[in-house]
Amino acid sequence: MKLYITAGSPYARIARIVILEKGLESRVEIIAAQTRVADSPYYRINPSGRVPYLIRDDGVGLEESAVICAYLDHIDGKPAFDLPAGGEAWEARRLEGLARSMVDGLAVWGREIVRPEEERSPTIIRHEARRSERMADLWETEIDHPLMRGALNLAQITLACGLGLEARNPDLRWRPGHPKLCDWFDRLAARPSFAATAPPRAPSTTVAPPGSDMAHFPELLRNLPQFEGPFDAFKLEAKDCDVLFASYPAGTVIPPHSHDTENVGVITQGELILTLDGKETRHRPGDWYHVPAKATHAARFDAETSEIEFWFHAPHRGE
Ligand SMILES: N[C@@H](CCC(=O)N[C@@H](CS)C(=O)NCC(=O)O)C(=O)O
Repeated sequence: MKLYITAGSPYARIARIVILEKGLESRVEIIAAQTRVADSPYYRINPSGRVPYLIRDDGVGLEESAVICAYLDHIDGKPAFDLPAGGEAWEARRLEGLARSMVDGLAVWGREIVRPEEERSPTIIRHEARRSERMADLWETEIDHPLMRGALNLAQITLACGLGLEARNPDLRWRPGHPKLCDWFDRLAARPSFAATAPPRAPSTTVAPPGSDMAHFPELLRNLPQFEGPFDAFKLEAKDCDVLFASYPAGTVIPPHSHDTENVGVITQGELILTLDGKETRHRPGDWYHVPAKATHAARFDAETSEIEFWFHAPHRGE
């Protein structure tokens, strides 16, 4: 099976957590999709362009995180995330609905802040920020519900994936005034399936401020279109290859993933710590790295790092 994701998507993260919790890693290949860009090759795979998207072994594709999770949970005939029996089922549904409602609002907010500054709607941002405050207040009370404290379930996973968006949105500050929620979240976030799928920390701003890490790229490159993705980059599109002039703040962690493109890159400042085939390598300014298509790899940046990345699409590689 193949699961298409983006590293920052809370919905894709819900499915990725279920895969890890169910021990299905060897059966599901995780592939990073390029969403929200014109003419992404991903649209030929999933016309809706959304993630998560699961392609089953029989080639049939499934959308919607809840549907994907239910399918994955039942694959071994031992579902762990089905609704509890009796009256508790309604409580489980109610809590999962509340958690999903919070994630939906946070996703709208997150989408707004990655738009070019002049296209962002202050009204939507304000509305979603207020919604998130009300939802955090509500969850500070609901978090003591036995279903939120008992065996892992989809309400817990969904809520934690929503709260985890604090890494992507510096203005999402649900922690102050919510000590029980903080404690609950921090404990769950330490669980291996959550730690392995933590979203990469968003750059503090999508526009390179003067003197920032991006500023060392020549002006001609800084005038290129901004990459619409989970990190700061300017994008040059060539035939069958995208060239990204990218910058990652210190502390960025990119969890294990793979993509259809074959990538090479050169570090221009800082250091890339790359894990490929279970081996960690360090790349400093002037060093090139190579990530084959479909190879599972992870990266982290302890120091602010910039690089020039070349993403070669399949036609160039003669496939
Ligand atoms: N209800 C869907 C939501 C999926 C969704 O909105 N995914 C976003 C990422 S967080 C996406 O793929 N957006 C790309 C786009 O809208 O083009 C689910 O639960 O799977």
